[in-house]
Amino acid sequence: MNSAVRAVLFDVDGTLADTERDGHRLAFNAAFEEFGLDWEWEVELYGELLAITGGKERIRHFMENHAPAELSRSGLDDWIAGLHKVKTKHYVNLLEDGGIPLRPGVARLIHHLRDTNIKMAIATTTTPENVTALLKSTLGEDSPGWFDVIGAGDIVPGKKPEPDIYHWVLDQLGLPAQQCVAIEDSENGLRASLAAGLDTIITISDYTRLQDFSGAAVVLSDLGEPAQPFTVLEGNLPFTGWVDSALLLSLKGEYRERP
Ligand code: XBP
Ligand code: MG
Repeated sequence: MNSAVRAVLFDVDGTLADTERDGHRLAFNAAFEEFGLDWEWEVELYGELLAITGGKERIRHFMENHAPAELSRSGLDDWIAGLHKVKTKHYVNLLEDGGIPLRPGVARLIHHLRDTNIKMAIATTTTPENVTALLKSTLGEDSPGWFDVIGAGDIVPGKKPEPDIYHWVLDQLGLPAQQCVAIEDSENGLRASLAAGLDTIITISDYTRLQDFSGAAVVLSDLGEPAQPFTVLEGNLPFTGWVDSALLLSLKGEYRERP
């Protein structure tokens, strides 16, 4: 019985898979084209825009800074929502075509947690359809049901770095933050999880590697596999190589042999 860790809360974009540069970014650009807009989010610009979490919020922020004339459209909120809906359609299509694999160690850890007493949840700012599509395309049709709670998108008023989504997921799980661990890839995500009181593992991603991860329990290259171990970038661990239940328990000061 793993008493000290009852659930792992996974972020999605950048954590489960590298979805941003070759997924969301391309879907935004395809939606802009479909709407007859001459906007194109290049790789570097998109990295800057990621400071704003949430696709609709990101589009509005871009308009404020790069296309202010468009802000005077009547029904602006609905127009942005419509554009974002088309973006979601393109993104889901891309995933359904098998466009984006899971990051190293993710599938292994998910299967491992299913074999233990540790629950799994999702806490993300992305749209719910995107989460389901990513899980199904990488882990199979049934996989969304493996998660006790999926918290996504506009279900809470404040997106990361606000802690709302983590509070909501913890509430749905009925567990205190002290008995859970979050896995994130970004500073915005870390601010959210820490503000909700969660010990947090960071697995850096391309867009986030230079961000400030102070407060994280540990910063890793990825979740690791026995045959492809992670690199520890910040922090100390009594285990090398891969994240598993023994490593999670060690974050709570409990030491067990590796299963
Ligand atoms: C990811 C986000 C999302 C995605 C785009 O945050 O900020 O906005 O970039 O998805 P997290 P939507 O890593 O916390 O999941 O367009 O559906 O918002
Ligand atoms: Mg993320």
